[in-house]
Parts: sequence; C-alpha cells; structure tokens
Amino acid sequence: MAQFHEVSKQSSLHPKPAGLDLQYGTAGFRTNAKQLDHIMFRMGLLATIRSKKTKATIGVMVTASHNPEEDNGVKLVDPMGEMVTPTWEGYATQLANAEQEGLLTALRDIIEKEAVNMSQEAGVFVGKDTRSSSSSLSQAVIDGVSALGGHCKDYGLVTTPQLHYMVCCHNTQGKYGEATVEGYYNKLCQAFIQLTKNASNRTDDQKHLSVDGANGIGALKVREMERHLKQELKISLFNDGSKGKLNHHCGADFVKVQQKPPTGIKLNPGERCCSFDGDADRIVYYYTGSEGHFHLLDGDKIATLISTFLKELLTQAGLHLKIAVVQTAYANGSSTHYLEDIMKVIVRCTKTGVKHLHHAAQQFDIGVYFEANGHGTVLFSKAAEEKIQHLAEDPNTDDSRKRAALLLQNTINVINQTVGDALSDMLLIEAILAIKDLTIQQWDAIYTDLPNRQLKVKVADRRVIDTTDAERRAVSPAGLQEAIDSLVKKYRQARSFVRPSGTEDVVRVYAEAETQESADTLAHEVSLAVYRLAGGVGDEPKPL
Ligand code: G16
Repeated sequence: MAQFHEVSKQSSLHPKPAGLDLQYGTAGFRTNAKQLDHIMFRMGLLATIRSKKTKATIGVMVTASHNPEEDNGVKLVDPMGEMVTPTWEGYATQLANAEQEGLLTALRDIIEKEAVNMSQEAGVFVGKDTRSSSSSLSQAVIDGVSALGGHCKDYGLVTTPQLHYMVCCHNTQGKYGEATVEGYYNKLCQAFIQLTKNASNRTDDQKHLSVDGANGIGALKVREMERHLKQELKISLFNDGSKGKLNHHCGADFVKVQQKPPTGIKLNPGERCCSFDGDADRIVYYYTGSEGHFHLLDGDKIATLISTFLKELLTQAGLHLKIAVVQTAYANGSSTHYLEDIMKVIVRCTKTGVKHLHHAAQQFDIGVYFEANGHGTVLFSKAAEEKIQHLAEDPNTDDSRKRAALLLQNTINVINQTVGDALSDMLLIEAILAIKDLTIQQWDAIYTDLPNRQLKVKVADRRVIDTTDAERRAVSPAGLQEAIDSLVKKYRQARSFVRPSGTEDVVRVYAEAETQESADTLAHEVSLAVYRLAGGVGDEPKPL
C-alpha cells in the first residue's frame, strides 16, 4: 500500500532509539522531550487510524502539563473531546514501543484488529503548549498524520482544554460551539456575563482576581480572553512567561503540593488568587489571612462550591436530577465527610486520572468531578440539559423557577464539559462567588481540611507497586500495605496511601491526620516503608 511506503520513508526521519520503552501513563506519554520525537510521529499515525475508525476528528495535544520545562508529552483526544479509550491507550503503547523495523507490522496489527477502512478520510486537530520543544514535536505529529494521508489542522498554541473543546465542537457540527479559539471565548464569556448579571452591585475589589499563569500557555490565553469579559472580571496576571521558567516554583501543582504561594505573585491579605498548571487544565485558589497564614482552596473545595450552587439551583427550579461528586483517593477526608454527611450528595471515588473520573461522572444527571489537584469539570446528561431547557422556555414556569433554570443554562454554557479547564473553571467559580456574594474566606469556611502532606519517593521500578480499591490499598510489594496500616493506627483521623505516578518517575505518598505534625510524620514514615520495601534509590527519605 502506498500509504505504508510513505510511513516507512517518513518514520526513518523520526527513528526510535533502540530499546527505549515508554508507557501511555495517566495522561498520555510523558518524559524528557529528547526522547519523544518518534512517539509524536507515531501518535500522528495512531490518531489518523483512530479518525478513520471513528469517522470523526481526533485531537493530539503536545504538552507535559505540570512537568518541568525539559519534559514533554502527548495527550490524545477522542471525538467527543474525552480521553481515548483504554484499548487505544494499549495500541498507543504497542506502537510507541515497536522497534523501527517492526513499526509497519505493529501498525498493520492495529488496523486489522480494529478492521479500519484505510480509504476512509481522516482529520486530526493538533495543539501545543509553550515549551521550547513543542514546535518540533508537534511537527512530528503532523508528519505522522500526513504520512497516512490524513488532514491536519494545526491550532498552534492552545491550552489542552481548548483543543478538547475544538474537537468536540467540530464533531458535533458546531452544536457544542464554534471550533475556533474566538468561538470558545465568546461562548464562555457571554455565559459568564449573563451569570454575573445575577450578582448584586460588585465593587472593583470584588471583581478583582490575581492569576498565576505558571509561565505557560494559560497566561497567554487568559490575556486573550480578558477583553471578552467586559470588565466583569479584572485580572492581575503574574508568571506570564515573560521571564520565569514554566512551572518552576509556580503553577497549580507547586501550590497544591507545597501548600504555599507561588513565587512572582503579589499577595495582599484576604485577596483571591488562583494558579493554573502548565497546560491550563487545572486550577487551585488561595489567599493569605491577616495573620499571614496561607489558605489553599483545592479541587475538593471547588467541587463543594460548585455542587452546593447546583443543588440550590435545582431546588429553586424544582428539578429532580441526580447529582454526584466524583473524587479520587487524594480527596481530603473532610471534603468527603461534608459532601456525604452534610450535603447528602452521592460521592464516588475512582483511580487518579481524569479519564476515570469523567467516566464515573457520566453515570449521573449531573456529575461534578474534581481531583484534589484542581483538575475537574461538571457533566450534564443530555436528558438533564433538555429538562433545564424545557423549564426555561415553558411559558407556564413561574419567575423564580425560570430564574433558576436560566442560571442553570448559563452555568452549562460557561463550563467546558469535555475536560477539566482552568479558564472555564475560573469563570464558573468567579460567577458563583459573585452570585452567592461569598468572599474567599466564607467559601473556605464551608469545611476545614484535615492537615495533609504529599511526598515523592524514587524507586528503581515504580511498577512494583500495584494498588486496588481506587488506589487506596497496595497489593504489592508484599508487606507494604501492612506496614502502612500499622503506621496509620498511630495517629488520630489518619489515612495514607501510595501509588506509582503515571506522569513522573516517582511513587507518590499521601497522608492526612488530625494535626500537620502527625500528617508530616506519617507521610515520612510511609515514604520510608516504600523506600525499604519497594526498592528505593538514592538517599533514604529524610523527615520534613
Ligand atoms: C495528569 C492527569 C491528572 C493526574 C495528574 C497526576 O495531570 O490528567 O488526572 O492527577 O496527571 O497524575 P500522576 O499522579 O499519575 O502523576 P496533568 O495536569 O499533569 O496532565
């Protein structure tokens, strides 16, 4: 076949280093950018085949999100803007790891297994973040698509959620929105402005938000979006990429894990601030109290704020829709307690990775999903959207129910339902705070987080750790879970778990307890257990 001849020719320009073995992790391939050229070319091939198979456009995003500048990675986006399915993640790994001479065989294997009609047209949308390696790597993706005769649309610099949005808009023939960056801003910002009309007169201070752009793509895009906001949100942008390094001592991951403000931001006591991550699919909020104490409002607090707002609107609208919150093992115990016991909403726990949360959230009329690290969104079932629309348009609906229905409609429009989106989440949170006339302190006071600590441990091969029960228990190596259980027993309100990261070459350790000291000590003790039982490398973890 002529296409295979072209693949063979082009792939020699993107050769795989012999013996290099990479896995499709939590959110695609991710490692040092120097190792990724062949992966990008091959993901261009795979996206083209996936497009032929689904008869729809597929997205390929070149980014390593929260990882350091020298890393890069790739995320594949399915037709409705969701992550690719596990079967195709498996194909991605097969194709990525086939040695140069076995590439065509690996490709043919996937085509045969999936009975792909290779004469079908294919379309692939490509986007990239601001890393210096992203331009040549996205060109490698485009080369892969072209080698198999697919059509490529290069969106250039976009956030990951913007690319997801474009794919969904295109494949729904514009029903979800217009597949342009301008169309994205128009849809979200118009909904935001409609929502804020329901807020009582706000002062300039109330409209003000400080944003840490992590020196990445989110900074560029928040600037672009600003002019669509008609002064309803006044943004002071820090870490805009003009001097600092991407994700270095800034960004959502740094703020969440270190539990401290990013460098490069001016924090005035009591003022609302937020941080995006390197591809703007995560957001966390924070402020400092008058005593200088740092307060973090992470994905759990965001999920609580959003689900409270939605529940109130459903009650006002008189709509009986099933709402649930989806979390992971990292969710603070206080948030789960508040959601289940005080708010009485259904809570589900899944493995880490948006694909798992997204899938679980789809099982409900309204599924609010957030990882504690600030990655999340809200999904509305088609039936729920129709009921809301019907209520909003029904001439017999009384004024207060109609107001709630219209608020719900604008809430739906401000949300990017395809994936967690820092820009969209920021607008939603700002609108909710405005409508409910809440300060960040009042939002923070909804419940008090249990003190917690996250650590990383280096081991020779992190795959020796296997987990179960949504990653809350380790089944291997032998003795590790027993060790964790006996350590946890020493502290009040304590909980701890470990899991191999799917984006970095580390084992992650999480601990929470009644006091910060206990959480820190427990996290350290569990790190030592990992180090000793799971093949730690380098120096033994030191106490904090
Ligand atoms: C990705 C995933 C998230 C996940 C995070 C950390 O985020 O999309 O769902 O929580 O990695 O994963 P891990 O603990 O396995 O390293 P991002 O923002 O880096 O793409």
